[in-house]
Amino acid sequence: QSSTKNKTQSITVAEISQRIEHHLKFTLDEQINVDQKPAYWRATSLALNDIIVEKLQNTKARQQQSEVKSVNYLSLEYLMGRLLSNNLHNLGLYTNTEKALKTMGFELADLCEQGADLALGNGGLGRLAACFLDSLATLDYSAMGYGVHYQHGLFKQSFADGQQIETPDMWREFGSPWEICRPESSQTIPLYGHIEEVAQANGTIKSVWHAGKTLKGVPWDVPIVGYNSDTVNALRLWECRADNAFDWDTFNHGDYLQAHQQQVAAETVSKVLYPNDEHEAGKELRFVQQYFFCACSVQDIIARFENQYGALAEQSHWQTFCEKVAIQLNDTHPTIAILELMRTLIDNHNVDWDNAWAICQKVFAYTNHTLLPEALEKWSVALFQRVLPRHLSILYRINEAFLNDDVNALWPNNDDMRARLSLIEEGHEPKVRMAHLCVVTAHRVNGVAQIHSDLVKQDLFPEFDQLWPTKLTNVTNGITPRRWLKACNPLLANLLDSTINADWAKDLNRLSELKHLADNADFQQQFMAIKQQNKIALTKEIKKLTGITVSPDAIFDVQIKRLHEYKRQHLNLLHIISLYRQLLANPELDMQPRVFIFGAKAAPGYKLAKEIIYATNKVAEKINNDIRIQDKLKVVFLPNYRVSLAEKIIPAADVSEQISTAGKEASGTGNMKLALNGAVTIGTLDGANIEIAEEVGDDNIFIFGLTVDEVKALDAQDYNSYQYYQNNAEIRACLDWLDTDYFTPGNPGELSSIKESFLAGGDPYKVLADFQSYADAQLALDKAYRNPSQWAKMAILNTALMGKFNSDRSIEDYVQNIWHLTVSK
Ligand code: 26V
Repeated sequence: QSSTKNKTQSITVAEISQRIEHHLKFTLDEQINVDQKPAYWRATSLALNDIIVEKLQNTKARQQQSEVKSVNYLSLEYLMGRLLSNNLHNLGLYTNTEKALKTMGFELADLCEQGADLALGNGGLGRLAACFLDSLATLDYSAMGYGVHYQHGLFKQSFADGQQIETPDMWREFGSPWEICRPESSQTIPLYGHIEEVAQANGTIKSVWHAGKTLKGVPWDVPIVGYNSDTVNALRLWECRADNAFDWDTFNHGDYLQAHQQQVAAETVSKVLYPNDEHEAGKELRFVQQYFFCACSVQDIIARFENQYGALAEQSHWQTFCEKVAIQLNDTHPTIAILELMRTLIDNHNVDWDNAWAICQKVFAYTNHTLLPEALEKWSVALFQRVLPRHLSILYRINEAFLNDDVNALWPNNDDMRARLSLIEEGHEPKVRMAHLCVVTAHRVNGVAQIHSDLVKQDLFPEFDQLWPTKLTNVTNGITPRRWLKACNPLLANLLDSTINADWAKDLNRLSELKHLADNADFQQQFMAIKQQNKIALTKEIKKLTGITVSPDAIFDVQIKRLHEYKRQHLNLLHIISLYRQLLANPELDMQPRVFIFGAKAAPGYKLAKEIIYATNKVAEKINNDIRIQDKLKVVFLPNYRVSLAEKIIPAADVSEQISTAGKEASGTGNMKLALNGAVTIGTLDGANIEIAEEVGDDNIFIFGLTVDEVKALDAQDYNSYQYYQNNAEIRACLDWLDTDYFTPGNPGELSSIKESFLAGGDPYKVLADFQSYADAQLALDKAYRNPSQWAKMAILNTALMGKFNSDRSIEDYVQNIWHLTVSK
């Protein structure tokens, strides 16, 4: 089969116009010349989707024919962002489409703004999944992303008097041009009910599960377009509906309204994305959501396999299954897929226990994304028993074999070890430890940055590492340079195109050629002129979104990520308050003007996180309107931070704030995006910051604060935050200021909870311990910025040395070490 990538790239401007006009006229029933951006956005997207669907079909045929192994990426979250501009770039159709639209009187960049973000995720974990899908298609691997078709993605954020307000995300209000519904691949999912032990003719006993209820899963496919490649894969999102067959009875018995109630109840399962990155212990709906998703995906994986290779009941096909199917669990959220595959193989396909277990061990791998104890999932045994009785009995048997064989072999008759490693946490309310099930089953378990993977081994699962010394491994995260440079920063992309004689967006290591230009005055000037233009563009956006006027000559200092104590937005805030104090004391203070830019959503139930947003907004209000400091300081909290807003902020950033407590941020990926776009990092030795520092060298990053070992040592000797409050006059003055009504006129005490979290609250994330070191690093940074050629050199080297953090490299690591795929093109 000949390559299709060049074929797509040769689609002419005239042909694109024609395709757009076709959809305007026949799909949307619009006048050709209608002055309506939404209509043109939709028509352009539909026209592009036609081209994409053809490639999708070709890809499927090619992958089937070559019988390559396929990876199934199971994730409850995907933060896809907008699709139009990215798909155009990946197909090489951006320029021609831009020209076509121009003849129709529209700016393509303008139209792209019309699309809603697909915000089916919370943060890093969901965006990582989206980057991985991009890389898999770009590298011509066969991959299926599985996810949930949430009716509402992550909530929309606005501020009312500085306080976060949440409203529902309506990404599909009028339908999405990118989805294809596939009713023929619907699934029926059993749950609740009881188990009957049925004696078999051969004397054995078979467990038969009589479900109390069934749900229907309807798949929607979003095509995933590779960059300059032959491949279009799919992201398959499951929507939950009531199972009509099941409800037929209720309808027949005349209870028409009751039957509709069941529809509504079923639809809640995929209604909304859970907005916490914390474990929702005991929330039955969340548990059902996870199971529904896992069952649909596993059934679909099996159906696709059988469709290609024949019935799994044939023993000869079990081996083939392991050779053709890999399943990656994105955190523990899809863990039930393990039990569902076991159940299906044993109960429905007559596979015996040992073979079913061997298959699961070969097929599954698990990625850990956090060490924070509150995010580690545990589900009560009672809930498990009620919703999934058959799955629980399988889990018990896995546990028995694990404890009696594996654990007992290494630690004979050791009850303490059995209790520590058991899949069940005993106690007042016994719980299933989801991560333990993942580790026991998976053939590989990976962390997402080297330090994180080391800590997974040393602190989280040391006994598992002893049991299986090759199981725990590392795959450092990455980001796709297509969305995070080529598409979002066209000015810099053009400069790179004309400087580097290669497709750097595919081979990001080629950016290292810029090293030789880092000292070149002419190149520095070009590079910084682009940064300046991007800053001017962001200045306008800031004005539009907040009404605040900022100067592009100031340092643009950016912290964009979910709001969490461990990420320490409040350390940033404390330093801002300190700078403000210094400026009031000495208005002539010699410093480069600085704009601190925040973007962050707080989980709706996370009280202190919301108070930090409120405090930042209140401090911003005061500072931004204080003429005494002569615009040397501005603070901007941009509302509704999301992928499409990140795409505007990142190209304009001078400074990247990556200031989590060492040992708490598994990797971070915003750190990579910002550095790639020429921002210099101020950060702790945490997550991927460590590897970024290794790549750019100590001269091109501002590292401060406690190391992981120092944090541990402080904890061991009982960290006392009061000591810093008492001994550091600056800290004391800033914290005491929060108790007054200076920032909240007439309402003293409104910001005191933040001070209290540092003192009475014990400062769990060591903000006070790191404050001075952070302030010192900020001072050094300010000095460096005021030497323009030194700063330009640092910025260029950051862009030049980010090759390692291409998500293509991450995917190749997974392929080599975990999935063992071969390309199909
Ligand atoms: C946890 C939970 C718990 C149950 C309810 C829903 C929910 C949703 C998200 C999470 C996520 C916790 C893990 C996470 O997002 N980790 C982040 O993963 C990034 C990609 O590997 C990594 O860069 C970040 O450092 C890490 O915090």
